[in-house]
Amino acid sequence: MTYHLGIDGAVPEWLGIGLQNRVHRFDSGRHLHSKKFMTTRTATAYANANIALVKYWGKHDGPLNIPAVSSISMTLDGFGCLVTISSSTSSNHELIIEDKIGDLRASTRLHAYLEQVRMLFPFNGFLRVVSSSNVPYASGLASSAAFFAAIAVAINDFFSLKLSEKNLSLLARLGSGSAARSIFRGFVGLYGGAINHDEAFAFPVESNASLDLCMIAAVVSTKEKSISSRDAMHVCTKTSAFFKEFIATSKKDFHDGIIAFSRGDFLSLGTIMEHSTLKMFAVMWSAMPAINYWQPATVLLINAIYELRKMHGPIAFFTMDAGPNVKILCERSSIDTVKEALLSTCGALTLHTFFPGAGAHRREAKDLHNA
Ligand code: 2P0
Repeated sequence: MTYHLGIDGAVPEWLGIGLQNRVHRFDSGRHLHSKKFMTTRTATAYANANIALVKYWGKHDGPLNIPAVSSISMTLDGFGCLVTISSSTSSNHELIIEDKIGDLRASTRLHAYLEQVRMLFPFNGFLRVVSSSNVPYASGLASSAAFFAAIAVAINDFFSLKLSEKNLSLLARLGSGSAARSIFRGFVGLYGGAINHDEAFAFPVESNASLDLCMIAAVVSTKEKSISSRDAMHVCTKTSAFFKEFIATSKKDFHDGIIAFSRGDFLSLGTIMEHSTLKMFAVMWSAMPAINYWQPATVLLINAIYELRKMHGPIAFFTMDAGPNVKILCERSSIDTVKEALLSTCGALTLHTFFPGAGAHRREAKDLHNA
């Protein structure tokens, strides 16, 4: 059996006018239908997770997965997902996670994504996706960002699409909004609020050389979250009294965050990050029904950061995502002080320290799942 791309190149209406008009930018005018692939071909890629400093929450309706606001993140070194794609001999796409068949929710989501990819870059047959990761699944530690960024890069390689990093970010975003950011190394911006598919891409954020930042993840729990970010965002978009305000004020957070990075202004960056984070949770708590990801330890850790600042000045700032775990942004010189404060507040904690990491990249088959 062989794969070939580009049966007719048609893009369905449900992908939206913007994408229909612009899909050609993805393939740079090349004739994908001329490509053929043997079933023995495999493509392997690795992507790190990322954590948002300026938060995205909410998305436009429809299958394009366009974030409602622009965001800024940090790609985490050595915390990610390795994915291998090959052709499947079965009559459906297959997902193998850590040597086990993926559960229904993950498989359904992957299937929908691969069918979206098929609309953009038509191919015959089905794909087998094998993934392994050191990121706990669905606990607010950005596992889906790493997963879909790695898949986008592996697809690019598998079908020899030769997409630019910008176009890879568009492809990854269709799988998970935050995945677009994991395509790039270090600090990354993602445009949201757009109507068209090709306007919601990620890009590297210029960081002043004086900033030597790291992120400490204080893991309170790796239990699977009670409601997915996607479902939670949907509820918030439809019902939160504060959602409009979040959208309106996020533009300034994004702009000020970019400026803080370029000036090397850690105090402003940390202040914006906490402000953006707490506004996002205000949106969740004001939804109907209210959404809460925090646990008592989350509040203890936030208070520990406030106390730390009282004693040592503005050396650390917190953020959280769709889960109870707290991530602390600090400079390298403050790591020990911050860790000590966290551990003395909450003994039963796992701490991971991350520096800015590499963007998603292909791996040779010999590296296969040994990372
Ligand atoms: C972010 N989060 O900017 C925000 C902050 C979590 C809180 O993007 O439905 O996994 O897969 O597009 O990107 C988490 O949502 O959601 C997220 P989907 P995603 O990182």
